[in-house]
Amino acid sequence: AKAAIAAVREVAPEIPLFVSVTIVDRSGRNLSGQTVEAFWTSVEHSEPFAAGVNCSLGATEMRPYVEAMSRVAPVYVICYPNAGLPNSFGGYDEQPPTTSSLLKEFAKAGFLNAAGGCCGTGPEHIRQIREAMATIPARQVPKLEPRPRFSGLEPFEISPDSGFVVIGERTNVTGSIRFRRLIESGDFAGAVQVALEQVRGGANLLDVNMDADLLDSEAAMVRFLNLIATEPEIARIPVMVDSSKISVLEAGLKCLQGKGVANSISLKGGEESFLEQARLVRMHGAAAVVMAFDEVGQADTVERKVAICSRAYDLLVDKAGFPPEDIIFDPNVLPIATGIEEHAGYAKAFIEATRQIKRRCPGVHISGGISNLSFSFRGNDRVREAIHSAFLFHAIRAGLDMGIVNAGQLVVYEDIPKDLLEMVEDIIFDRRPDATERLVEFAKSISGGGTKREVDLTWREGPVEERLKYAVLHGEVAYIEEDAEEARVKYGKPLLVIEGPMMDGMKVVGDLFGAGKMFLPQVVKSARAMKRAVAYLEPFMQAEKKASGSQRVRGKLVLATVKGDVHDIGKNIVGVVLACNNYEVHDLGVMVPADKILDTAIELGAD
Ligand code: B12
Repeated sequence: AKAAIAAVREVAPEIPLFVSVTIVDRSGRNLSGQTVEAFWTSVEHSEPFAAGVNCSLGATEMRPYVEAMSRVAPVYVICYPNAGLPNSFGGYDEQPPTTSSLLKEFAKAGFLNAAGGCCGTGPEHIRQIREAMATIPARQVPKLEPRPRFSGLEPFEISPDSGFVVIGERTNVTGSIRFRRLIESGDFAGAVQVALEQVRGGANLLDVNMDADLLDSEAAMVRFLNLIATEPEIARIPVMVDSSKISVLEAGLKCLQGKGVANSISLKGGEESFLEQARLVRMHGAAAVVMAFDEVGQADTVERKVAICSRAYDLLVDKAGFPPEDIIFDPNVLPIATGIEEHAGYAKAFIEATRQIKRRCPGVHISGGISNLSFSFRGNDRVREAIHSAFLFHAIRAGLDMGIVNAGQLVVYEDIPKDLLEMVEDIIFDRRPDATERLVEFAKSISGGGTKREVDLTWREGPVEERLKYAVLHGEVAYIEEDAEEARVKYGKPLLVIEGPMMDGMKVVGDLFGAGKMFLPQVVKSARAMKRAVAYLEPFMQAEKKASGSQRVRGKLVLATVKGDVHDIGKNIVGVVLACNNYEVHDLGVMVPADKILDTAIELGAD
């Protein structure tokens, strides 16, 4: 669809477009796996006259998808279904009164601006559809809040509730030796595995960079992006195509089914080339990371960062038709504590520039490549992780929205030892002239292991409640079953363990995440630990039920998390507790469309 849009826009830029999607089965996705919301996000840049849902299942089954389109697309919405599902001979049996009454109901529900018929419909269908529509007022085109919206197979919207957005950085040949070796040796299957690890580790977007000297970057980018597009678990999230070459950016953007991000464009080559790059990115329906770089060079002071970003903003919005919410500024995270005096203020300058750019350029978002900051401490992961977490904590408060980070390698701000934190914050805020020497000296005294290799078992010495809390907070699974068992014996009832120490731990996770002191990859680990403990305790709850002997079914329930929501830990616990209390529970899983929940409830006669 995006290729078709680009082609039409090239030959006939002014012609009104309407784009329509076919949902192929009840999973609610098109043939290539996108949901309606993700599809709309991918084609929105074409600013079509109308968006629609057509063909496929026939009107009966199409309702939720038409509803979704009418909710997300702030343009006219059209629906032209088949005359029902085909019969065994490939013909269509649905008669005009049925098709027209189904469409009439859609129109009455406020989903439609226009209607029609696809396969199996004929002139009589169209006549009756027209008649059915005649007196119903057209749908009001909704006004949506401007927000960054990206997509892979699924949509990803950044809202005020999103928290810090994590862009996985390991699929980058310049930042990861492992990834570079895999790509250079042609082991693309191994490279796909790296992408999968990033997604499973909690990345919201995936940064892909193939800028290595000995590599045909364009070919490698295309091959890799096409490969990950066939892995649904990876293809779910949006891609950030990362290159300093516009040809590689373009080659990459052409491979994306969803709405991705081009990282990056800049004023390095002057205004004309900047606008040309911007238009190209826009033509491919992507958002752009704009580096604070101009004809003079990379911005390193607050004044230059803000001046360049302001200039770029005005150009993009006024001359390239870029919506502000598709602009992501990267005000350059540069290495600190390098021993060079001018570098000492870099972190502080980034944080202050972030604050000012947000004020000066309404609607934009701010990102940065976080690992650069601690470059001079290569080899000492503990210090690097402390620098990253402390920096993120302050930068997020100043308005940093997202960052390219190693999703698996971040420490919880609260866990940074106070002496180390003070020295790290000294270098971040350039608080004393000897800050670098002090940290370098201190760094020698602590192991360079970082989060992965560090084995500190002092937390095992506390009472079981503290240990469980620690395990949930740090996503530590090694002892969780052992501790859950100890607590179960102590409390007498498995549910008390979940609702007591485990929930206490989860509450802390939520508070730290909300405060920008913990990040999504860490929350993913916490969730895994919690699930593991619940899974361990579940059979004991079932045994309690058996022992109680009561068999009478007290009611029938349908349980699910709604579409868009993956939080299922609470739901699962509720499911187990209810089942153990003689309720018949039908758990539909996560991300379930509302109509499916209602249909199931009606079908099963739920209470
Ligand atoms: C774990 C977690 C995750 C995990 C979820 C893993 C999983 N499989 O569940 C992961 C890492 C995937 C995650 C992702 C995100 N999360 Co989250 N997450 C949490 C966290 C820390 C804990 C939730 C939890 O499991 N608690 C433990 C359970 C046992 O408690 P509970 O859910 O409250 O359930 C209890 C009761 O509510 C009740 N209950 C629950 N369901 C039901 C049903 C019935 C019928 C009944 C009777 C009772 C009942 O009983 C349960 C047991 O006591 C919360 C913060 C918090 N403290 O709640 C944030 C939180 C919910 N997440 C948040 C956000 C923003 C996100 C993301 C958007 C982040 C991002 N940038 O991508 C994504 C959203 C992904 C999506 N599409 O849904 C926000 C939501 C903000 C908001 N108001 O919308 C929160 C509040 C964090 C915060 N402070 O900002 N998250």
